Amino acid sequence: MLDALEDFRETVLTGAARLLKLTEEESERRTAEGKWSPKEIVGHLIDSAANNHQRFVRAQFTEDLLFPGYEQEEWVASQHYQQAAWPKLVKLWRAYNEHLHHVVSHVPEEQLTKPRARHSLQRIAWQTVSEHEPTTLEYLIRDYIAHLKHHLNQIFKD
Ligand code: NI
Repeated sequence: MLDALEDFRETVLTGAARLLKLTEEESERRTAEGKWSPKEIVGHLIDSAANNHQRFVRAQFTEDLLFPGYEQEEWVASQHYQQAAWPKLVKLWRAYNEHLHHVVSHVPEEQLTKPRARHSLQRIAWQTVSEHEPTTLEYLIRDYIAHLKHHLNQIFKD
């Protein structure tokens, strides 16, 4: 887990530096009809951070990992990320993830690794887990980081 957290920290810091090099115009560019712009992708990652912040904290006082999902498209559209200032969005994304790094770095090992039979990762995870298979908070955290990297790569490949 330590390696994953170091990689997470590095990804956020280098990712934010690269994102800040995009101009306002580049950050608003949608490469195809119906696809998110970099502003909207970073907005989606802020929503992901906010929702997972709740999960990472709450998981430490409960036996299960039963959490609500969120309507991703509607969250992005209703917050009008396309009209937000790019450097502010990137700084919020970086700050939120630095806090999440702090939070998950302090989760006791026992909370990270204990099997959770009851969970909703068949619905809320990026790489889903069958509801019949136990999972762990460590899995949910790693899945969060993998999802973040997936969307960063989407921005940098365009
Ligand atoms: Ni996503």
